[in-house]
Amino acid sequence: MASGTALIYDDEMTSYKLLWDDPECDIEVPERLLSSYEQLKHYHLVERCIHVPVREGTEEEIMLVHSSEYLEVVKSTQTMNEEELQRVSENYDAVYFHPNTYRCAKLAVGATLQLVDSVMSGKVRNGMALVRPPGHHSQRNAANGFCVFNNVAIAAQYAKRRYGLQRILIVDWDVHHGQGIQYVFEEDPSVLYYSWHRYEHQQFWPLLRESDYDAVGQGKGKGFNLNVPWNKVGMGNSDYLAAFFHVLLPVAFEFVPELILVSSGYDSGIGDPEGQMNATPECFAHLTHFLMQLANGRLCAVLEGGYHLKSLSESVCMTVKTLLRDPLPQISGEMAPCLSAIESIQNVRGAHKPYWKCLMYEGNCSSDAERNNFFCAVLGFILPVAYSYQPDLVIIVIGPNRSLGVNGISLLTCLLQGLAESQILVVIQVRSEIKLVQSVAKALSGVSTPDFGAYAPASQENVLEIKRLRDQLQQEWKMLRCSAHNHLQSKM
Ligand code: Q9C
Ligand code: ZN
Repeated sequence: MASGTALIYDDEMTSYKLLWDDPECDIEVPERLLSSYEQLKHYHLVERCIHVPVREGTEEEIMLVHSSEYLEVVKSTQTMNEEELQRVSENYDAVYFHPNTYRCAKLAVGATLQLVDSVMSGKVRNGMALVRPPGHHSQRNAANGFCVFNNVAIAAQYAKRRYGLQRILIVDWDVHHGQGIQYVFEEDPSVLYYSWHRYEHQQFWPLLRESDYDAVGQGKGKGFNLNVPWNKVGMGNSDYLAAFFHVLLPVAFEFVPELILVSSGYDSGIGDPEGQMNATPECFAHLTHFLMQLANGRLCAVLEGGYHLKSLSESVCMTVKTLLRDPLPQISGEMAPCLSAIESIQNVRGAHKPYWKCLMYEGNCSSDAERNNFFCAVLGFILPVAYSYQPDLVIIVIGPNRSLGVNGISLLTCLLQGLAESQILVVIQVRSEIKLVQSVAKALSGVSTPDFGAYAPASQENVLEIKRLRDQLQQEWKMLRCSAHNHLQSKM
């Protein structure tokens, strides 16, 4: 299995900026990239990564998502004067052009594709591309929200074509809805798009009805678009983790992606003027860590937003540190998602019940065959309790007569390494199969991530048992909460 983390950065992408007064756009500055890279150097993370050079994305690659007409418009801005640039910019929502924008936008696409190639060829296990301009708002015929070409959407189309991938997961943890990505893959079941975003009942930019939880995808793509709309500001570590435990991770483990692309915006972090959220940089280490357990660890993080320079650069460092498999920092704050977050989570789960077995069996639908209850128990119960408790040490005891297989034990070992600053002790009874010992040792050393193969959903009986446990214990272990009804009940 590949090891190593790619870092892709080129200071040429700092060569454009806003040339006139525009309060809507003045937060998107070259220093975003410079300060992130400086901080990576400061923590000696740059030298631990494998440097991969950037290149320009080709016209053909850009046209995997964008129209040739739009490409020509962007190209034409290269030679424009300030007045002309301003006029083109006004045709779009929250966008500015500079004579170097086109060149940087091509580099941002190319950097993203270089990262995909590095990971897919096995040169590295994972990596991050620090790019400007960001991409997730841009559309077939339009720039939008500081975005010119849709780096991550292009990368997904490219990976499907070039590597024949059948399942790609895009996780968009930027605080804005990546509507551009949603539009590209709405009808495409081979790309699962997950986004959480500040929404405030459609009162927050981009003010779209289709950013709500009931936009589940269309046609064949129904069920493959997951929106978690945040209706209040101030969401923090526990809200984000709850959304991972109760929405993204169960669906992602059922989906079994072959590659993960992260639309890695840090405006969802504390201090950001756009997001107004509270997640600390450590939270991004944990989010990264969970995603690393999927797709054989093949993860490409691509910078999107993030406008508080200190928060942005610390969060970038946390992401890269985690990709390099350093121990995870403790997550701070009380581990209790707020009521508004729980409501949003409950709504997405409800909207997606028809499409995902992991969500289905809590209703009253029948199931039959012998099934695997592992993910349901781990994500719906064990991790929420463990994260609520915040241990200083994790001890895993593997005795005889266990119902978990080697892969299950190994994955659980990997997942629990997010706790107790990765201080974890595994006790295995003597004369266990050598395969088990090897697999757990590999999990602990991070040599490989367990491969689960096909997903086997839990039986309804077991799902209901776990739901019952959750209801019973969620007063003490608040990360178990995923339905507002129970939350209120448990308060009475
Ligand atoms: N008054 C990214 O984070 N803000 N784009 C509009 C309306 C636009 C954000 C404010 C924010 C664009 C990549
Ligand atoms: Zn954003």
